[in-house]
Amino acid sequence: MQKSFGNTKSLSGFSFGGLSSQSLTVPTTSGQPAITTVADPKDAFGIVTTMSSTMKTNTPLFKFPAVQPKLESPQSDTEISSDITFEIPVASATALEAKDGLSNVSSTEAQRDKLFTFTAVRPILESQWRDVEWTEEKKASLMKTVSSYTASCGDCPARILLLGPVGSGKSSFISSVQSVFKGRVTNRAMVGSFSTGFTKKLQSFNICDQKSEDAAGLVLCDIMGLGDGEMTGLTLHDILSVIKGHVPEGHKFSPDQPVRSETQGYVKKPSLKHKIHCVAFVVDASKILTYPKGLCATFQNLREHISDLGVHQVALLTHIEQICPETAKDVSQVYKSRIIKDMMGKAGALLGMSTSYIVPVKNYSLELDLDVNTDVLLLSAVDHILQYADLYFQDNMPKFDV
Ligand SMILES: Nc1nc2c(ncn2[C@@H]2O[C@H](COP(=O)(O)OP(=O)(O)OP(=O)(O)O)[C@@H](O)[C@H]2O)c(=O)[nH]1
Ligand SMILES: [Mg+2]
Repeated sequence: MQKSFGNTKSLSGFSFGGLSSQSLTVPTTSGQPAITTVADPKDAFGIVTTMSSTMKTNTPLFKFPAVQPKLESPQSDTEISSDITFEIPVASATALEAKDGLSNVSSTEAQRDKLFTFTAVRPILESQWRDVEWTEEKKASLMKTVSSYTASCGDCPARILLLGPVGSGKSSFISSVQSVFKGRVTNRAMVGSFSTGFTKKLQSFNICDQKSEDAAGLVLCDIMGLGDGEMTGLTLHDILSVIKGHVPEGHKFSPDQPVRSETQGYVKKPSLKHKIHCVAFVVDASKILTYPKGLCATFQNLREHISDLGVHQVALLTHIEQICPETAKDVSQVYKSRIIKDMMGKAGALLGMSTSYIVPVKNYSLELDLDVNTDVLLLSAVDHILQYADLYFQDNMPKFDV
């Protein structure tokens, strides 16, 4: 949709194709700024697109909010952008900068040197692209589902291995899930700094309801982070040894000392309870675009070998609040976030898996108190993992002759 404002001097409360905006002022040629927002756009929108224009008579700077997080009037999801054309009464105006990854902002220098066109894309969709209820009741029901989980094939707890680059949030995820069940934020699985690999050994954590006497139906296994494309951190050989159940609890990994039958505590004949039943890859949403190129090949290689062992794989996308300001403010916005939806696609491409296997999570890192929406997201991720772990048990059910 296009609107032309001619020589209008002041625009108030106009609409971006359904997105209402703050007041704008368009000056005359001799005026000071070319266009200014009346309200501070940061206050109104959180995300600001800054554009500068050059003029022959003065050097004005103008700012305008490119996007609005929430709509005031109903609008279909498909109607996501709008074009607005300004006629700026100056000799020449050129958009120099558009500093907002969320907005497609473009300028058109018209033949009459007067037209500006820019497009704003809403970062928050009308409806969730995955259906989740953000309530205490949902949290309670997910806690019950997770803590009462029993594998299809008997009393063996589901062992889940978290696998991902250094600092992606593997230990934090375990700590966060434990925190939910403890009722307060704790750091049991040692969380480190993200520049150097922190976790060095294989460590298993039971996930169970603190008040229940029942044995844990779920064990989350923490491990050293993946290195670069050549796998300098954890080797493929050692990862597969863990999945097959040969590696003893507490084993400290060292790339130059591969797990062997001589390794202390080596499990020679692993049973179902020693093996890994599902692998959850963990990747950091804020680093998806900057991970080393070799990581994609590493994941591909890993996934082929893990699939050969009949183990299903899912993925967790962490640090989501660092890429989406709306989700940072309110985790329940996650499934309305266009940025997170897009990043899920990019994570899928990196991991070589469909986005239906990937779930976003926000781990507790700086917080001291639990938040119900964060808990629902964490528990939904655990529930998602358990569904794939159970497929392993179903696939490996003892077969009885009829
Ligand atoms: N903001 C934010 N920070 C996170 C999140 N998950 C983890 N972190 C932080 O990222 C850093 C690394 O987290 P860890 O859990 O130690 O990562 P890891 O994958 O276990 O790392 P290694 O053990 O070194 O392989 C810590 O500072 C965490 O607090 C998240 O979802 N959001
Ligand atoms: Mg760790």
